Amino acid sequence: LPIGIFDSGVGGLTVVNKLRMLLPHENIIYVGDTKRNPYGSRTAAEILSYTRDILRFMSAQSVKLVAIGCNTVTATVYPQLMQEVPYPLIGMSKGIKTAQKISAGGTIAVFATELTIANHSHKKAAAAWDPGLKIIEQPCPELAGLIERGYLQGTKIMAPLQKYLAPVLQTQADTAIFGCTHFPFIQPLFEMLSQDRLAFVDPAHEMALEVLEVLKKADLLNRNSHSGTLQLCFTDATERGGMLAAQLIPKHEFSVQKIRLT
Ligand code: DGN
Repeated sequence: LPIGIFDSGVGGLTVVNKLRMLLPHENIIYVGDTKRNPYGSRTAAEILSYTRDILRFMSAQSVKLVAIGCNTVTATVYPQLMQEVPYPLIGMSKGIKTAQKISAGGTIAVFATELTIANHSHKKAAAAWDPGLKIIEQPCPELAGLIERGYLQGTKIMAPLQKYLAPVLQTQADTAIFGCTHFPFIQPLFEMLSQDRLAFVDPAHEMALEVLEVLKKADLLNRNSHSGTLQLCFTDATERGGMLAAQLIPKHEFSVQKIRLT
């Protein structure tokens, strides 16, 4: 049985990439709701309804577990959804544990969508893990949309990124978390424009470890020796989805198709 993973668009592909490194034998079905992207500026009620559509599709694929490759969905509607599905539903990890290990000074910046920042989800997770950590929250309203449309370099993306980095570089932060799954697509830009003053954490790694743990405990790991399949499903702009996927994953390792959710 496959693992399901989804996002409002292409962002969750960065999570798929990390999952495949740790769980190469698992079959993965990915859903990117590219037709209704971005979720970052939607209401919680809209996000809940869209996510239910996606989970219904996942159920029809007989998934054994679903990982939410989207911080915005996790921050807004995750607790509610957990009770609605018969399989384990894993929320996007926050990356706090990794960031804490890396940070020398204990000040950690979080770059995320407006909705995720408004929910203070990383701040709450940090306070629960280690109250000594200081979290600097930086909303980045334009970035996910630009990445979604394929702007992975050039001034169109560098200008807003510079604007979001500037206030963070004025602080004591020495470590930064990608609080939006789209952002690892432009990690080289983040690194270049922060002049190596920040170490970046991609929480997808923590997430992959969590998925491994849950599958192991439930004895649901795929014991095949050959590599797992990867099926990418988009609700729109399938060609662009495939192109962005190929930035992370070799083309011959996945198939792409268009689906309807409603
Ligand atoms: N990739 C999503 C996240 O991690 O929050 C955000 C995408 C969006 O819809 N803005």
